[in-house]
Amino acid sequence: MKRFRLSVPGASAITPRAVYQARRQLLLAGAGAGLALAWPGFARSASAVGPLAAVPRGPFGTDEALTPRQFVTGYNNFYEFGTDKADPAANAHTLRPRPWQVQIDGAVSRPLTVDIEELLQPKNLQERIYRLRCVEGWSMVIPWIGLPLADVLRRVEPLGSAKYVEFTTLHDPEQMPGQKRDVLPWPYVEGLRLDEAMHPLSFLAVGLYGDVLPNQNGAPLRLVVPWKYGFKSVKSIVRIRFAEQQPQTAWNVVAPQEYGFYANVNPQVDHPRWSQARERRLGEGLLASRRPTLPFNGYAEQVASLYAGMDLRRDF
Ligand SMILES: Nc1nc2c(c(=O)[nH]1)N[C@H]1C(S)=C(S)[C@@H](COP(=O)(O)O)O[C@H]1N2
Ligand SMILES: [Mo]
Repeated sequence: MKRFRLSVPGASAITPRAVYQARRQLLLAGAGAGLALAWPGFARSASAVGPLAAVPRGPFGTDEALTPRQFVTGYNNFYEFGTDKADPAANAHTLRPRPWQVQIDGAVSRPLTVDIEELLQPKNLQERIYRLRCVEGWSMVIPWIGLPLADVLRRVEPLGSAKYVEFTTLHDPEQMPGQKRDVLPWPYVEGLRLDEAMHPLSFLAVGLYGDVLPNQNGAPLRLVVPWKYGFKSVKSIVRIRFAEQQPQTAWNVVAPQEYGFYANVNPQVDHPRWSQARERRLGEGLLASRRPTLPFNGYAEQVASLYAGMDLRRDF
């Protein structure tokens, strides 16, 4: 089997260039990162600016202060464009998110190819403010725009034999130059159990902050599973496949002892190299104290029952 070079930073590596640059941008705009914290209304009033600004608010949102847009679009993991947090914002302009189709197939009675223009019709869309908690120890609160994943999945009529859903990112080293290096097995693949995929919290995002998705956030279509670590939220999806077997997911293949298939946010199960008990909320400034991480990222009431009877220390 091929060996991959692991380049995952430790949880303490939270001060890199991207945070610095995003802070600097905010300061230049006349609003320090500390001001966004002290005055949550600052972040919220910035939420509706783009062509999708009129999309109505959907269910399940949090009312926490939004993470300023500069952090959401300037501090990213998207290894197809480099492994530094500042790389995707600098490099993702080579991605061409239109035209774009998503193939939905596998164990279904009606395989389907969906065009992104159809998914972008405002009547299909809603806004959901969800936290995103990266396994590396930082979190953001993001006003996503998109549609419930189940709305899309139901259209293909899954067969009884379907037990999992697999999601695959575009594989095109010309558009995604990071794919020329063996940092991960390309294309990036993620997966959910069928009941997780059909859960009303699972969301397909096409936009954020009132606008279509910036390339670095996974344009034109990415998954958002708010009770799981960020790496489950696969970006720039071209294929959704219903499967009978558990999918081979990118990080689980690379380092199975560090990244499980389930990857539910769990403050009680440490990563082998760092604690998962607390998190740093981007935008609050480096002096702000870290927040306690919540079981299932705060969505235990909605999703804990999916895992009844499972040992979440073993199935991490
Ligand atoms: N295709 C692809 N999807 C990906 C990743 C990636 O490297 N490639 N990184 C994941 C990780 S580790 C995180 S934390 C989130 C980050 O999403 P954001 O940049 O929108 O905050 O995207 C996830 N989806
Ligand atoms: Mo992550």
